[in-house]
Amino acid sequence: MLDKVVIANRGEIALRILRACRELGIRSVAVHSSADRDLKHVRLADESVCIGGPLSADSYLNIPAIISAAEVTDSLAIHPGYGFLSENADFAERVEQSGFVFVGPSAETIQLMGDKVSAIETMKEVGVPCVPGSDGPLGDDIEENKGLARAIGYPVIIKAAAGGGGRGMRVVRSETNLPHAISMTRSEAENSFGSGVLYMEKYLDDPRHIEVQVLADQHGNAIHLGERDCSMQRRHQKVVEESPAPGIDPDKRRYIGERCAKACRELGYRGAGTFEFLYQDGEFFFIEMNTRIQVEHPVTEAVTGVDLVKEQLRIASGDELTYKQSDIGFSGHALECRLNAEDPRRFVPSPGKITMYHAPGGPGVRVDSHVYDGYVVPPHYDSMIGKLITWGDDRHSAMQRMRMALSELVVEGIDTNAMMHLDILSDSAFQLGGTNIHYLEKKLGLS
Ligand code: MV4
Repeated sequence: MLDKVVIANRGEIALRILRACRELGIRSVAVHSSADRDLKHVRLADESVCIGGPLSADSYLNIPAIISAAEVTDSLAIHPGYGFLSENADFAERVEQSGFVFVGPSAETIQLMGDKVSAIETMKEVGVPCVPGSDGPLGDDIEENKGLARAIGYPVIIKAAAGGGGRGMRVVRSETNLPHAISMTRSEAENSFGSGVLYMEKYLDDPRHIEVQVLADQHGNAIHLGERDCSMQRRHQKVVEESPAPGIDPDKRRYIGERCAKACRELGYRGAGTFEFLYQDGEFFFIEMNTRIQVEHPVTEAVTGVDLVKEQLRIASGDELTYKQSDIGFSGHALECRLNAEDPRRFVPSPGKITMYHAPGGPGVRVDSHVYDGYVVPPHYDSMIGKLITWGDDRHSAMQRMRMALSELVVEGIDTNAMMHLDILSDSAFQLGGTNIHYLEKKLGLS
C-alpha cells in the first residue's frame, strides 16, 4: 500500500480523502493555501505544507509547488480530489514524471476524455450509446455543416470539444441561425479554451442527467456501481443528487452499467470514473466522461456499501479491485443535498464566520463537511460547505430523513441554501421523481 499521500485539495473532499487514508494506514500530507491554515483536514493531517497564497492559481493550481511538497515530505502519491487539477492531463503527467503515483487514470486517458470529440469517438467504438451527432469535429464549410444538421434534425447543439460542464455550447433551432451560432461558439471556444474545435449533436429537449459510476484496476478488471440522477441543477451546478435514478428498471441499469464497465476494460481505464448520460424517452445517450472522484459519490457509497475513495487508493497502489461485479448489490435509496454558503435569494456566495454549527445525525444520515463552530468560510473558493447524505429503505424514507436532517442542521453567521433544499423536498414533482434538467430553474423562475 502507498505509505504516504499528498492531498492536493481542500474542504470536505480533502477531509474525505484524509479519512480514507487513515483507515488504510496511509500517512497524509495536507497541502493548503495561506487562507486555509485552519481547515479541519490541515489540523488532522500527519503533515501539512503551505504551498502558496489564497488565490487558487497560487496554491491549489500551482503544479510545481504541489510536486515540491510531495518531494520534501517524501510522499509516494498525490490524490487530486475533484475540481482544481483533478482532470488536468499535464498535471497527471508531471506527477508521474516526477516519480509519484497520480491517484486517477493515466495522463493519456485524461487527455482522451478531456477532448469531448475524442471521448465520444472512443465511446462509439466500444459500444457506449451516444447522442446522434457530427461524429467528429465540424469543418468550416457552411453548406457541409447545414447538411450535417439537416441529417441530424433540428434542434441541434453546437459544443466546444474542450468545453464540458455547460461551458461553450449553443442550441440551434433552425438553419438560418446555424452559421452565426457556429462562428460565435467557435470564437468563444478559442477565447475560453484556446481551441476552436467544435462538434454537433442532436439537441435533446427535456432529458434527465444520469451518470454511471465505475471502478477499474490496472489488471483488466472493471465494475459498475449503478447510476446517480443529477438532474436537479441550477446553472450547471448540481443541487440534489440521488441513487438509484427513479424509475429506471434493474435490467436497464444492468445493461448500461455493463456497457460502461466493458468500455473501461477495452480502454484500459484505471481508477474511479463517471460516464455522464442524458436520459430521454427511456434511452441513455453518452455525453462526457469524468475521470475523477465526484462530489456526489456518497450516494453511490450509501446504496452499494463500497468506499470509493478507499478503492481509488487501493487501485493506485496496484491492488486488484476488492469487488467483482457479482459482489455489488444495490440496497435502498440515497439522497445528497449540497450545502452552499450563499445568499438564498440571489445565489451569490456568502463567505464569513460560522458563529454556530450543529450537524444533524441519526440512522441513515451522513454529513460530509469540513466546517465547525468558529470556522471562517474564505471568499476565494467554491461556496460548498458540505453535503448531507441520507439513506433509507426506499426513496420516501430517504426523503423523510433528509427533511429531518435539514431541520436539525444549524448554521449561523452566514447564509446557506438549506431552505431551498426543504423547498425541493416538499415539491410534488420532485416527490414523484424523474424531473428533468430544466425543472429547478423553471421552479425558481429563471427560465
Ligand atoms: C446537451 C443537452 C441537450 N442535448 N446535449 C450541459 C452540460 C454539458 N455537460 C452538456 N450539457 C447539455 N448537453 C445535447 N445533445 C443539454 C445539456 C444541458 C445539461 C446537461 C446536464 C445537466 C444540466 C444541463 C443543463 C442545461 C443543458
